[in-house]
Amino acid sequence: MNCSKCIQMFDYYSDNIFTWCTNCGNYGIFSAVKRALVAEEIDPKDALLCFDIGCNGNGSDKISGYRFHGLHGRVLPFAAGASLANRKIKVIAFGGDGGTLSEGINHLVHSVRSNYDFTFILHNNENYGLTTGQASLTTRKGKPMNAAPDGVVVEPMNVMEFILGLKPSFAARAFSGDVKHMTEIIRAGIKHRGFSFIEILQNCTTYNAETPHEWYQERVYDISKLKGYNKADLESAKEVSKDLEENIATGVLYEDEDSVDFYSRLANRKGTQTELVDEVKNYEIGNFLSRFN
Ligand SMILES: Cc1ncc(C[n+]2csc(CCOP(=O)(O)OP(=O)(O)O)c2C)c(N)n1
Repeated sequence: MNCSKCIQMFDYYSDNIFTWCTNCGNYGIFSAVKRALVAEEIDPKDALLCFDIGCNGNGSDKISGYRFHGLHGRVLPFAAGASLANRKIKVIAFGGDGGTLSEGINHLVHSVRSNYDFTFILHNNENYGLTTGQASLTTRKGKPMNAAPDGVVVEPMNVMEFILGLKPSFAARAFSGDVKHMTEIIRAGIKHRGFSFIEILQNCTTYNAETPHEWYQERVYDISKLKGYNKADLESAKEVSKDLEENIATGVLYEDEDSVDFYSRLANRKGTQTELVDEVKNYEIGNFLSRFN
């Protein structure tokens, strides 16, 4: 587009070199995130991208704009706080299945239940990638992993079933090999008012040879093509999300279009025009903070 004021892919460009493995699903996810931000015309100064620790988090310095790279499993409370403090910015958080479903699973539960207004992208590559392939809650049973050489003895978790059980306001699933579809889903998540949960089934070329890109490609389908599917019906979403082996549903599986986010429910913020980040400027907190020096 020839428009000097339009947001373009280059606005999010960083010349840092990617460190992901060749053909890692993270490349597709990253591309879709940038495309979604550009398509929604979000200026980098109006977005905050929050990264957890892991291969997924190593995207944090490969993109321009405001970014935060947090502690393992703890990206959600940070993103929630940021979105409450400044409602004018779009907050997107990223985490892996390891950090999110083990160390930080409490934060995931509360983010869904509280319906904080931001988007969370779960990179589900079925293992702890950066620390070289330990089992996570989504690793398939029987698969030998680092620290579990005789095979994982626990049944894997179906993330979407878990999330839907928490009554989310938005739950979507995507596949890292389909950039166009991921872009659409992320755009829908960004536009949603409340916590938009997006699970991305991500191929991991190094530690997950069992389910490569082609494995997913042959099995995923787009739920919007399923005749009569009603994404406002939570029970239908539960039904279609069960199958993770043969016909894997992707797309926005559930959305409550009347969702009211956490902040909007707070009686003491009703009618307030200012943001908390502005209000805090009226207080001198230097003396208070000096007690911790
Ligand atoms: C509190 C804490 N515990 C453990 C680690 C070590 N650690 C760094 S990356 C990582 C694996 C991350 O796996 P996952 O969250 O699935 O993300 P992926 O690397 O697969 O994208 C671990 C365990 C850490 N940095 N901090």
